[in-house]
Amino acid sequence: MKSIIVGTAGHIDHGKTALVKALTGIDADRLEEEKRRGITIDLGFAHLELAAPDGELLRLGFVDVPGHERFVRNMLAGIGGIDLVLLVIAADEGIKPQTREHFDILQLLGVQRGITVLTKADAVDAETMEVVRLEVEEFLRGTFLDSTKSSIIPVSSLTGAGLPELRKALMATAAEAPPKNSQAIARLPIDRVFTMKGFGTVVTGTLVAGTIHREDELEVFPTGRRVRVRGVHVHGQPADQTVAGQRSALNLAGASTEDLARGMTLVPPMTFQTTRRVDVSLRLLASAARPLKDRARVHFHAYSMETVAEVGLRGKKQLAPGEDTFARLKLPQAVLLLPGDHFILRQYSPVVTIGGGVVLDAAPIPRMPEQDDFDKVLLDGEAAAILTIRIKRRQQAGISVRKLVTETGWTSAAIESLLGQLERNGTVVRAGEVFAIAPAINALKTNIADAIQAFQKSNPLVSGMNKEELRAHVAASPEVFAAVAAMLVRDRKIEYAGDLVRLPGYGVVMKDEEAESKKQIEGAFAAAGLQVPALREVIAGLKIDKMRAQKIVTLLLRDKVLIKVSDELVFHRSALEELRRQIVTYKSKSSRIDVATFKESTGVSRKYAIPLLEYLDRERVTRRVGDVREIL
Ligand SMILES: Nc1nc2c(ncn2[C@@H]2O[C@H](COP(=O)(O)OP(=O)(O)O)[C@@H](O)[C@H]2O)c(=O)[nH]1
Ligand SMILES: [Mg+2]
Repeated sequence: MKSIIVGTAGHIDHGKTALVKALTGIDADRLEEEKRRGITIDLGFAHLELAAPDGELLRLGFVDVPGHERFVRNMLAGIGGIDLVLLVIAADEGIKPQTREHFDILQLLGVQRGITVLTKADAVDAETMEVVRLEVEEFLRGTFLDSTKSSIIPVSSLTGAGLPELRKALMATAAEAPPKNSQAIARLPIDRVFTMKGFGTVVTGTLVAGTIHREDELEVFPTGRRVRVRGVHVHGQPADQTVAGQRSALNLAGASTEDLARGMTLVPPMTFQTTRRVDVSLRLLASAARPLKDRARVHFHAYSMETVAEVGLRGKKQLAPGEDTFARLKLPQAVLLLPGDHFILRQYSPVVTIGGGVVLDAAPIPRMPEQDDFDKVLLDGEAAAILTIRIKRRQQAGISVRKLVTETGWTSAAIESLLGQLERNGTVVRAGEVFAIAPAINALKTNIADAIQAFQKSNPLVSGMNKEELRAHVAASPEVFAAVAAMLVRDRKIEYAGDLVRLPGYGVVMKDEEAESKKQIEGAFAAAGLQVPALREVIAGLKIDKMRAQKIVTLLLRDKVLIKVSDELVFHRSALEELRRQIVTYKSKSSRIDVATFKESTGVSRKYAIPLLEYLDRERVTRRVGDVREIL
C-alpha cells in the first residue's frame, strides 16, 4: 500500500484544521489548550485510507500545521516530510501574511505537488469567490501550484460543499506522487515525545526513508544513545513495521522522555555521523527585506530540527534578495544532515522566513580547491557523477563504501552497484577496502616506482626502501598503499624483501657479507696510500664471489671513493688528495719535477710513477714538458 504524507499550509483561522476534520473525521487539535482557544499551536495528525481510481489503496497521513505567525517554527517541524500540500486560503479573507510565508516555505522545501483549497465557500457569494480565485491564480502563477497543472477547489467544511471534488483531486494527486523510498536507510525525525500508560516512552514522526521493524535497534542522533523498538504503531494501529511515507509511532526501550526531544533523529546504528559544517545551495527570498550578509547568524530548520547557523557565503560579502549562492553553514551543535535535505533559514531577529535551500555535503573538506565545481555536481549531477567526485576529492587516500554511505545516505547496495559500473569503465579503482579515482592510483604507482628508483640511486648499497618510509613519502593511506604496492608487485615493477621495497633486479643486493666486503675493499685501499695492492689481489681475499666483488668496486668507482688511474691501478680518493697536496708543497722548492724526484719524494716505483704523473697531467695539476713536469 502506498503511503503519502499530506500537509496543510495557510494563514491562521483559514480553516485548515476544520478541513482535515471534514476529510478524515479526526480533530487534529489534540492539545487541551488548542481545543480551549480554538487555535492550532502545535502539529496535529490525522489519517485516511482511500481507493485510487485504479483500485489501489492509498494511505494518507495528514500533518496539520499551525497558521499563527508565532508558531511557524512548529509548522516547520512538521512540513519537512510532506509529499503534497493542501494550501488553504479562506475565501472571505484571501491571501494573508502566513499564506505567503507558508507558500515561500513550501517552495524552498521543494514540495512538488498540492491542491489549493478555497475554504469557507459558504461564507461568500459566487462573485467574491470568483475574485478570490483570480487573486489566487495570479499569486500561484509559475509555481508548482500553477492553476494550469494543479486544482483550485472551493470547499465548505461546514456544509460539505466541494468535498467530493477535493477528495477526487486528492486521490489523483496522491496517486501521482512518487512514494518515499522504503529501501533506503531508515530515518525518522522525531516530532513528538511522550509517555503512554502501559507503553512507556513513545516517539512519533514521519518516516522519511526506509523501513523500521519491531525489535530493531536504532541510534538517536545527535546524542548517540541506542534504543530498541518495542512496538510500532501506524495510524493508531499496532504494526510489525513502518515504511517510508507513514506517520509512525515507536514505543522505545532504552530511553526516557528526558533523553529524547523533537529535532532528534532515529537511524540505524553506526551508519551516520553528526556535523557542524554543511555545504549548501541557498536562496534568499525575493521578498526578503534586506541582503543576507556573509557571517550572518540565522535560525536554521531542517525536518523537525532547529538550531542557529552562521552563514559563510561563497566568495561574496552579501547575497541580494532573490539570489542563489553556494555557502558553508557553521552550526553551534552537532546535527545529522544528509545531502538532499532541504532547510529553511529565518532571520535572527525579528524572526521571519528569509530563505532556504538544500544540503549538498555534510562532510565538507576545509579549503578544498575547485569547491565550486564540486558543489555544482552535487547540486545537479547524476548519482555516478556524484560518487565519482566524492571519491576524487579523497585523492590517493581513497574512500570506503562505508564512508560513502555515511556521506551520501545512499544504501551500500546502491553504492556498490554504481561502483561496479565505475570500476568497469575504468573511472575508479578498488584498492583493498577503498576506492580511488584511476588517475590517483596511476599517479601513486608512478610515485612509488619513482621514489624507489631515486632512493636506490642515492643509496646503491642499501637493498631497498623501508616500506613505511616509502608510504609516508608518497602520502598514501596504509590500505591504498598496500593495495597499490600489491598491483606493482604483480606487474613486476617492484618487489618486497621483508620490510623493504625495491626495484626487481636493480642495483646491488647488499647482504651482510657484501657490506662487509665493501668495507674491506675501501679499507684496503685507504690504508695502502699510493702503494696500492693489485685489485685482483684484494678481490681474491674477499669472502664473496668475483662477480659481486666487481660490482661493489664499480659502485665505489661510481661514487668516486676509488679512482681509476690506469687500467690496472686503482687508488683511494684520500691517497690522491694527499698526492696533490705534496705536489703543491713541492712547488715552493721548484716549479718543475722529473720522474726520479717524483719517485723519491712519493716513494712509489716507476711502474706507479708514470701512470700517476699522467693522471696529474690529466687533472691539470702538472704539465709534461719534455722529460719533466711543470707544476701548474
Ligand atoms: N463558515 C465556515 N467556517 C469555517 C469553515 N472552516 C472553518 N471554519 C471556521 O473557521 C475557524 C477557524 O477554523 P480552523 O480550522 O481552526 O482554522 P485554522 O487555524 O486554519 O486551522 C473556526 O471557527 C471554524 O469553525 C468553513 O468552511 N465555513
Ligand atoms: Mg488549525
